[in-house]
Amino acid sequence: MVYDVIIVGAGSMGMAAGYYLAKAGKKVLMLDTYTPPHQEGSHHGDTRIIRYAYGEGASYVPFVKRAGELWQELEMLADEHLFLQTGVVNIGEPTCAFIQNVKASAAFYGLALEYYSAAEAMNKWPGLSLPVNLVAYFEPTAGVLRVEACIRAYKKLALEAGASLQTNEKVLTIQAGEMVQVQTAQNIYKAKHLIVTAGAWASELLQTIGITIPVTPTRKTFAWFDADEQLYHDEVFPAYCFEFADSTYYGFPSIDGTGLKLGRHDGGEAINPNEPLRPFDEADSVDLQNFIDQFMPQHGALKYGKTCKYSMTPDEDFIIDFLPEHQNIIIAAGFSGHGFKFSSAVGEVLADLIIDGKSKQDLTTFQLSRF
Ligand code: PYC
Repeated sequence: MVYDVIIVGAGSMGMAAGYYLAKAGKKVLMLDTYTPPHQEGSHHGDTRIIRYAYGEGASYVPFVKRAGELWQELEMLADEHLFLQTGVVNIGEPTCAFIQNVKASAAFYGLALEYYSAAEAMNKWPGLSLPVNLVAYFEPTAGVLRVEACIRAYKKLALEAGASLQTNEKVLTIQAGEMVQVQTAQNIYKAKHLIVTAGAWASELLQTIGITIPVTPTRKTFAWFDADEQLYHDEVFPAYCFEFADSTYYGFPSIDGTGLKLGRHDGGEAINPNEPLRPFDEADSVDLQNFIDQFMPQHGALKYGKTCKYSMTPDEDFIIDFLPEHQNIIIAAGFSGHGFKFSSAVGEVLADLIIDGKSKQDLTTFQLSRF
């Protein structure tokens, strides 16, 4: 069988693209090395932040607003709560670029954003402890996406719309041409178009057709801590981003009694995605413990930690583009640890690029030619 589109990598981006393409009547095959949602890539760990006043740059705001609309639509279609409106508080020095971008995004796009000095923030959220040099910008309409449930919802809808999904089937090579050929250990598949949404494996896959993209698979860590529910429950404590000159942390209130979740966003070691990730260890726990002791000192004991794979670009902006050499191959990669919230809109964009050759979103920031 010849497909209209093969999607390599059926995680958050690929599964959403599979749904929008199948809904539009395309014959779609999604391939994944594992059975999504799974723990091997970048989409496990229960929760992801969605925020609109965007510290990484105001140019992301229209894209994340569209993503928010599509998450709402997905909730209705799936008849499931995928979003929890906890609000998100952005904390840093007032002059840092992240905080400046949060303010600029809100001002330009008219987003609700509340300012709190360190003292005011500690008064509003008694579980926080902040030195006076930090400020807090709270976005009340932002919140948390239930990551695995989002992927399950897109998977169900994609299959109902007629997409095929082959799991536990690793793609070994791709062959470009008018008809793209994809080889796995078990099969060879053919399609008119190919989408590569292979996360940490995108670089090695594109190498098989001689294309190099600057995406570095990177090990990251996160953990859950026991929490006093009166201080840290999701009804009284927000999701949070802390931006410092030399480090960035993010996390979540205690949702469903799971405890405070905390992760380190910057740094991490470059990895080979085919080797097992070094498990969460003592050094990882010391780092997160130091942060939480200082800023949420009334937390309880570390419950457990996990690791995941980020796919980093040098500028931490995404790559969403046709391959210049092969106009029937699209790459969506390098989401650099802040991509999940966009995955609904990325799926829609990828479908539009296949069907219309263009997108309503401004994809200039994500072009491959910038490298
Ligand atoms: O985009 O908010 C975010 C985020 C938090 C951790 C990683 N990314």
